[in-house]
Amino acid sequence: MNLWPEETAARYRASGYWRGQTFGALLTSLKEAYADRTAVVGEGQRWTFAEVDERAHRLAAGFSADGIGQGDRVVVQLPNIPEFVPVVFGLWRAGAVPVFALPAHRDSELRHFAEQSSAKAILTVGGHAGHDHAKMAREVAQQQRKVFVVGEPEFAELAASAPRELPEPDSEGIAFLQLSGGSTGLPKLIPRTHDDYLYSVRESARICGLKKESVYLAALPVAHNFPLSSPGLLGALHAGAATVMAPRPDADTAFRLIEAEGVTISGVVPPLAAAWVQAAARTGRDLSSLDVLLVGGAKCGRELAERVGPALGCRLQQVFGMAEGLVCYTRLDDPEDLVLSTQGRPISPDDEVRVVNPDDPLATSGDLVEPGGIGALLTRGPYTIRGYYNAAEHNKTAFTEDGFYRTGDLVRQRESGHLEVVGRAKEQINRGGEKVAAEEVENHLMAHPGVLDAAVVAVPDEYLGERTCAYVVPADGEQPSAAELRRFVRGRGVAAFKVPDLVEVVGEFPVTGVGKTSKRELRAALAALAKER
Ligand code: OOB
Repeated sequence: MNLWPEETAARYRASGYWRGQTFGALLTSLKEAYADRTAVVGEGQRWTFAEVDERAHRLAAGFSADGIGQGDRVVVQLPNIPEFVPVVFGLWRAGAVPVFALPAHRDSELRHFAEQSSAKAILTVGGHAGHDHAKMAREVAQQQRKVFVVGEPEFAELAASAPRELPEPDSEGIAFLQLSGGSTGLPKLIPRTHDDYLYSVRESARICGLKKESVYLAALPVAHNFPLSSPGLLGALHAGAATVMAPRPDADTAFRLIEAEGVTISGVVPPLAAAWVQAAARTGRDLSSLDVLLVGGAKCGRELAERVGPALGCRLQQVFGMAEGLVCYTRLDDPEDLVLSTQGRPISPDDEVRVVNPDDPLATSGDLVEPGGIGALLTRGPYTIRGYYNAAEHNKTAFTEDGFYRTGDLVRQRESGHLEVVGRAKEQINRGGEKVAAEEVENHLMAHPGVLDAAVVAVPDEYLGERTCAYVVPADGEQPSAAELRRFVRGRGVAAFKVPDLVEVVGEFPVTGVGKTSKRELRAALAALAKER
């Protein structure tokens, strides 16, 4: 496992970043401090910190009686429901390692997460948004893994187990696995430790001004790093604040909850911010409690940034983060120009940032561009991973020899340390915050017998920022239609956001002069072409 070198770890401990606390222990201390305060609201439920703590203790005992213990991976696929909280803390207390799938993921992704992590179990809901998650989990699990379904009688039994003492996991060990947006093939698993993640949670809560009177609205799917910890559900819990679980992120649902629960802070991706801004003009809801709206996950352009505050009557906070670690925020007391035109500066004084030669995908931490120039962002620090889980080969290029993560983002750094995200060097499409790895979709397309070759690129989109366009060269004598190829990809069992928005079936790749030396060059040429259209 690629964790931090010992002398670096010692420095992070000495600086007070890593405090030796596990998530289970955190919940115990929160229960002591905030027992009767509301911790989580949703689906007609309203649980206090004491109730969440007790449920997590019972579930931990149940999981452990069911053979889920120290180090066992469990794929968790839950929508925004209150049970998310006791389930995840219950797994942590049992010493287990949640693998956070998103509700949008389908069988091919779920199977990959389960296999890649050698998961012992999959934990999900019966159904959500018209999809039968329990059936899918059982198909993926076969006889090899257990399936827990929130809401089924067996789960209720588990949740009624008598609490008991369980051994504390190591705070420097892996607490959970997050998913990377990915650029090559299927998503990689990201190992986060209790110590590293809790540091980012504590600091996020502070930087975003959370206090026990705050109310956080989880509008985005809460297993994602942004609503989970930037500052998100965990930041809110850490501050003793309540989290309201929104079943959907649309403006009607969000505004209803903001009014009803007195929501003070939330986080959204730019297209959603735009939709909220637009809807605010004609809402009858009282949004006056809303104080801060975080916008991130994809670039929030200046024009949108300028509209958020006036339209919603709140302060804008930009956030640029990644499941691999580094999170940047504009600060609540930053001058307006920085808030509107940058994506913030890192959480930690020990987040090391290098802006390096953008033309060399393997540029090292020494290949710096001149100050203020555009370059590729490398980073390492007290909560940025040193390697993906079980991915030795990929790690050789995803990280520099001295342990910097190659983010694949193109940035410019201001003198204040604030970063402006100006583009991307990685083979990924950022579809309004949802990340699509070009190669993953190409592989699905190429599984079609009528497809000889495929290249997936981003095309600009007014609403989402980017959409996916698949260029497809048919096999001899075949002429698959765009509609059929989209249906085919969907039928392979992938998240709907990965199904190509546009499919262009072409006789050959419409690129002259590039040749087909590498997929990377081909994609770059096609992307340029797509932009011009
Ligand atoms: C967040 O995490 P991921 O892992 O889904 O995606 C990370 C990538 C970044 O490398 C960057 O390419 C893009 O998403 N990104 C942004 C951005 N925030 C993320 N690009 C431009 N401007 C921004 N503000 O997306 C994530 C994790 C924690 C907090 C917020 C977002």
